[in-house]
Amino acid sequence: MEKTPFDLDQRHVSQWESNNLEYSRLGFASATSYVFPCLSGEILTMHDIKPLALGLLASSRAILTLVGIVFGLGGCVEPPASGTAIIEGSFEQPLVVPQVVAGSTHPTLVAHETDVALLNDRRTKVYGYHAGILGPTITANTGYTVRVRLENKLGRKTNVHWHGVNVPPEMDGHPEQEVAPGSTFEFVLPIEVRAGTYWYHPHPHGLTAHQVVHGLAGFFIVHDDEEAALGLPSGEQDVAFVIQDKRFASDGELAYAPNAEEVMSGYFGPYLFVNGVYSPVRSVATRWYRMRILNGSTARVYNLALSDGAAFYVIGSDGRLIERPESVDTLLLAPGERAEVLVNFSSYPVGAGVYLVSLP
Ligand SMILES: [Cu+2]
Repeated sequence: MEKTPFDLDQRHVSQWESNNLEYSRLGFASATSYVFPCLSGEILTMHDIKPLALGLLASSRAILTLVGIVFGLGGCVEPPASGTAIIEGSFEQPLVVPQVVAGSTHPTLVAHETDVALLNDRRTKVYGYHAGILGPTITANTGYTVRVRLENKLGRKTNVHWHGVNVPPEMDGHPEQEVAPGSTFEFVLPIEVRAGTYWYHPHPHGLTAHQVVHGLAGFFIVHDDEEAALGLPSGEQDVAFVIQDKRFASDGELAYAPNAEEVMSGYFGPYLFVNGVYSPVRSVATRWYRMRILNGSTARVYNLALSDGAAFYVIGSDGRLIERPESVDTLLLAPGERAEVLVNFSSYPVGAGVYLVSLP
């Protein structure tokens, strides 16, 4: 018999069960009033200047100008001159959850340009696959074939790459497989991968980063029977979010124009967006949540933690659920990577706040 991908420790199961019972006694309304500011944070660049004090993260509107730490290259490269510091927002915008579309409904993605209020009231040109920025969350079940139609109304070439889903090469948005402006293409995707969090984004030669930064990306979530048998938090308690940094030009439009140095070191933006919303908040119930986190940034690496240092459980990685939950208090997530975590909010008093932060 094939080994289950997620061999749950009985202790965790009983925690969920008791928490769920308590939740139903509390009732929905009384359990939903505490705030989970979704992302504060700071930077990871190549250069360790000074670690960031956690206390700063709780102060609203503080401008964080310190540069965090290092990934790898020995600290011998100067950080890029601009765009490295994270500017902290006020955590007032509600987190947007992308529309969920069943793959079985033969969905259409319309790549197009639109404008939205990203930072303030000023309209900014963005790309999207649906209304506004980003794309819908497409769900699929292992063993089925999903058909997704791409309509290119972008005015420039694009395509779609199904990151991690293992589809036939002619369906996977190879950089040379372009869908010309005004054209359509039907992707036929046999789903053979295990339950997990995948994503889609354009992959046309030389334009991938530009198009992703401007908003073309979405989740592709696969379910299977093994996952269903685990009784993981679902519905409102299953939240997917993509973290992306963005830089703005002086005219208020999104900028993706790396100089020669940034081509090597990475292009960083000072504003962190979660599901296309700057500095969002989300109310959560005092119970367990399953969170699917995608680093959709082009270069920034996040060292994610809860602001109070509480432990959380990693249950899934790029391609599937992992064998058993791993208790961690930090989680490193590089561009393109996904992690699924379980967070237990039941020990927080109603009305409390906790931040998801990126540590140095
Ligand atoms: Cu990719």
